[in-house]
Amino acid sequence: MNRAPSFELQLSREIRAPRERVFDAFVTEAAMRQWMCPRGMTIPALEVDARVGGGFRLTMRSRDGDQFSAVAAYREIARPERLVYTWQWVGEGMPNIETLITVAFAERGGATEVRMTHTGFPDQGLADSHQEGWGSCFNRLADLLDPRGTAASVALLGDARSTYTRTARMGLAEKGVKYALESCGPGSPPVAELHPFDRIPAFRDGDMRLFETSAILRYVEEAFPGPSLLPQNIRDRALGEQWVSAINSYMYDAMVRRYILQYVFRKNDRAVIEGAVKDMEKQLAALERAYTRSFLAGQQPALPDYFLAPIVGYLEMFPESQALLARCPKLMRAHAAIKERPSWKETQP
Ligand SMILES: N[C@@H](CCC(=O)N[C@@H](CS)C(=O)NCC(=O)O)C(=O)O
Repeated sequence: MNRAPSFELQLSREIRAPRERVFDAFVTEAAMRQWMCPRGMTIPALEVDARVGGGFRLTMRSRDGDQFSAVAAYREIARPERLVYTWQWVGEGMPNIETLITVAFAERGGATEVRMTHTGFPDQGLADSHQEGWGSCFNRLADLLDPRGTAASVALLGDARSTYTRTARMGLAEKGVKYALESCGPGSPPVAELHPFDRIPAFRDGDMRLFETSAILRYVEEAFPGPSLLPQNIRDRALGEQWVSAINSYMYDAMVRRYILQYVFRKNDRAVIEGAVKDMEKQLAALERAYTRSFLAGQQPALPDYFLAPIVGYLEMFPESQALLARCPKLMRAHAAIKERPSWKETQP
C-alpha cells in the first residue's frame, strides 16, 4: 500500500439540526444511504459496522451506471463530538491509497457545525476532486437533516419579474426541487459575487455556483431526482436545444430587450418598438411553424417551453405583440397548457 500523506482538504458546514442527529447520520446505514454520495449518484450497496475496529463498505453509482466502491475502518467514535475513519477506494483505476477522515461536530445555537478534514492525498488535484465530491455530499446531508430540505443548500438569486429568473424557477418547480429565492436585481452585490456579467439569475448549491439559465437547469436536471426537464429522445433533445439557443440568441433581444422593456420601463420609443415588432413577426411565425406537436420539442412540455413561456406571458400584455400572437394558434394552445401547470402558477411575478 502506498502512503503519501502530504495533501489534505478541509470542509465545514453548519447544519440546522441537533448535534446527535448530525453525528448519527455519519454512522447509520439508512441515513448514510441518503447522503454519502455526490448529487446525481445513488448508493446501491452499503454495509455498516459502526464500532471501533469495524467499518463500512459503500458503493456509489453514477447516472451512467459507473460504480465506485470505498471501504472505511473506524478509528474513533466519540458521539456526538468526533469521528475518525480511514477511507480507501477499491477497484480498478481508483487511487490505491488509504486516507484518513476526521469529523468534528460542534454545537452552534441549535445548529451543528461539521468540520471534516480528509488527509493523506498524494497530490492536490486528488484532494481538490474529493473536496468537490464531499461538498456535494454535504449538500445532501443538509437536505436530509435541515427542515428546509434542498432549500438549505439550493438558492436562486434573481427577480421574480425577470423572464430568465422565471424560467429557472419553473425548471426547479417542474423538477420538484425546493430552493431559496434570494430576491435581487442585476448588478446587485450578491449577484455580482456569483455572476461575472451581473445578470440574473445566478445559482448556488452549497459551495457550487453557476450562472446562465440553461446551465443552471442542466445541473438541476442531472443533480436531482424527479421528472426530466429534457425532451424524451435524442432528436427532440437537440430540437429543444435549438429553440433554447434561438430564444437566447435572437428572440430575447427583440421580444424582451427591444419590445417588452420599452413598455415596462415606459420608454415607448416608437422606432425601437417598430424595429422589434418586425423581428418578432418573423420569430413568432417560425415558432408557430415549429408546433408540429403539442409543445416545442415533443408531446410533453420541456426546457424550451419553460424558456419561452415567461416571454409570451409578457407579450400577451402589449398591443403589437397581442396582434402577432393572434396569428399563432398553436403557440397559444401550448402556452395555455403551460399556464395550467403549477410551475407557472407558483412563479407569478
Ligand atoms: N444568458 C443569460 C441571460 C440573463 C439575462 O439577460 N437576464 C436579464 C433579466 S431577464 C438581466 O439580467 N438583465 C439585466 C441586464 O441586461 O443588465 C441567462 O441565460 O441567464
